[in-house]
Amino acid sequence: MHFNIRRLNPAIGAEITNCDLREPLSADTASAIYQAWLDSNGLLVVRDQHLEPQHQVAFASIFGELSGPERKVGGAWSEMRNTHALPEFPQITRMSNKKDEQGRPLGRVDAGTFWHTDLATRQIPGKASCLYAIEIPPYGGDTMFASMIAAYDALSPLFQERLEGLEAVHTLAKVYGNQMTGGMMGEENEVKHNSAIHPVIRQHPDTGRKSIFVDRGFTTQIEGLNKAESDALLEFLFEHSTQPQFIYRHQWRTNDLLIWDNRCTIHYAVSDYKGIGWRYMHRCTIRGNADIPTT
Ligand SMILES: O=C(O)CCC(=O)C(=O)O
Repeated sequence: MHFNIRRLNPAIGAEITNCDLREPLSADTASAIYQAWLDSNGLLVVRDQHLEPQHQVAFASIFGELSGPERKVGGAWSEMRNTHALPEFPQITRMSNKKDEQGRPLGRVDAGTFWHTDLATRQIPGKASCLYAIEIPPYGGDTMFASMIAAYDALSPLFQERLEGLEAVHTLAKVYGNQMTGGMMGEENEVKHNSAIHPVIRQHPDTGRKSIFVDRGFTTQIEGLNKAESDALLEFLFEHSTQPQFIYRHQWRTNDLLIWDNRCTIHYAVSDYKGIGWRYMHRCTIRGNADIPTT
């Protein structure tokens, strides 16, 4: 399959047009798409797709094994019922402000309205997320993406060196407190126990590029520093990495399919469309692998 590709922004993002992901993808096309994703610093926008859930699952599977709905029980992750999953496709979660006939939310309202990377509070953070826009408000409801590779590259070599070897704590409770969030987090204590430690600088397993791996949503503490030191360093990194030159802001069109790399990007769903329109999306996530040590 032939497709057109163009960069959207110097820091992050590329757009693919002229392709139909309902068609089976050859190994060559799949590998060209994967390479385009790496070259874009981890964000592809595929326009004008008319996908059924099985097509989205097939496309996302190019990037790795899909996660199911999971929760932590006694230190291990196990499957759980996700009330926002599609009944026939439990790998796909609905993200929406719409309600069903009984008035129950179809999806998580206002999900991700803070800078974060998906599944960072798990022992092995997510690799990628794939979001398909079925209905969007007439305006508003954009999603912002920041390249943590570009943010890392902009640091001085001395500062980059200082960050090497540091680890940080990522905790779901930072944004959600002890509240149940519904759907994926459907059990009490789910949020409280959802926490992990990861390197502050990660090295991309495919490209070798380094990136910053902290975000304002989930990261609470740099290991080994006292609170004042940790807060100051984290505040610097949060502000540094969300400067405009590292950001692409996506204005959704119906039938856009996005796939982003959670290892080297962060994102923020802008919640500014209450009372303006409905937003209905299908999301699936791709499992990560354990990090290799940085070199
Ligand atoms: O709805 C969006 O634009 C993004 C939601 C989000 O943060 C996520 O899928 O992780």
